[in-house]
Parts: sequence; C-alpha cells; structure tokens
Amino acid sequence: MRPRPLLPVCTGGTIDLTGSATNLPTTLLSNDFNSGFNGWATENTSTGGTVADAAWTLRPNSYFYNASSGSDPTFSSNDDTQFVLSNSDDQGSGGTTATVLRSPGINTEGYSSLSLSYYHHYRFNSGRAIVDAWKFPPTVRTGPSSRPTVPRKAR
Ligand SMILES: [Ca+2]
Ligand SMILES: [Ca+2]
Repeated sequence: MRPRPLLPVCTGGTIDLTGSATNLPTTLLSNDFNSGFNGWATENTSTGGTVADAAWTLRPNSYFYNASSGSDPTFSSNDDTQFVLSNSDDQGSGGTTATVLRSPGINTEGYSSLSLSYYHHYRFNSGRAIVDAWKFPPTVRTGPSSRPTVPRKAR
C-alpha cells in the first residue's frame, strides 16, 4: 500500500484512518495420513535384521500383524482410518530400530504461541521406545518418552 500524504489534524477535527490486518490460520499443519505422507519425510537409519521392514509405512485401519512372539496385534488408529507404523518387531531379532517421521517446514511468523498435538501408540515387546517431538533447530524439545503400554487404540 502506498503511503498517503500527511494531513494536518486540528483539535476537534476528524480524520479518516485506514488499516489492514492479515488473518492467520488457526491450524498451520495437519495430517491424518489418509491420503499418504503428504510431504512428510521418513528416515530409517536402523541397524541389524531386515532394516527395510522397520521403515515408516502406511497401514490400513485394523491392520493385522503376525508378531514374532506373544499375541498378534490388530492396529486401529484414533479415528479408525489409515495410519503410519514403524514396526521394530518386523525388523527381526538383533535389530535396533531408528526411524524418524518429519513434517514439512512450518512458517510460524506472526504467531506468539504454538501448540502441538498428535496421537501415538507404542506396543511393547521388549526393550523400549522413545517418542519425541521437537522443533528444528531443536532449542525446545517436548514430548515424554514412551513407557510400555498395554495394546490399545493408537493415541
Ligand atoms: Ca488417519
Ligand atoms: Ca505370531
């Protein structure tokens, strides 16, 4: 917008003021993985076993997995739709799983606060898993480490 010429304002006089504002969207980024990864990147730096089997993979709701031991789980997502799964058990014994699911960059300019929410489910067999969410550069980290949970709907 071009600046207008300055107008003199006299006591008791009136003047028209104009301005504009940009409405920022409430949700910056959202993905339900129902139509794919949609720009989310996956990394798989796992070692041992069949590494490729640990990669983040789109799975349909009610996904049945024949586990190597214990009961065979059927996975359902929070809203009974397609979801993503990194399956350490499928990598096989002797493997260590290291997988990352990374969102596209988010422009937070103009926001004074941000919140992050997500559903996850950690199914315990042996060992432990860590679920972290962080912003990059990682000056602030948030998200607790996962503790073993009984099988339930992914959160
Ligand atoms: Ca979904
Ligand atoms: Ca089995």
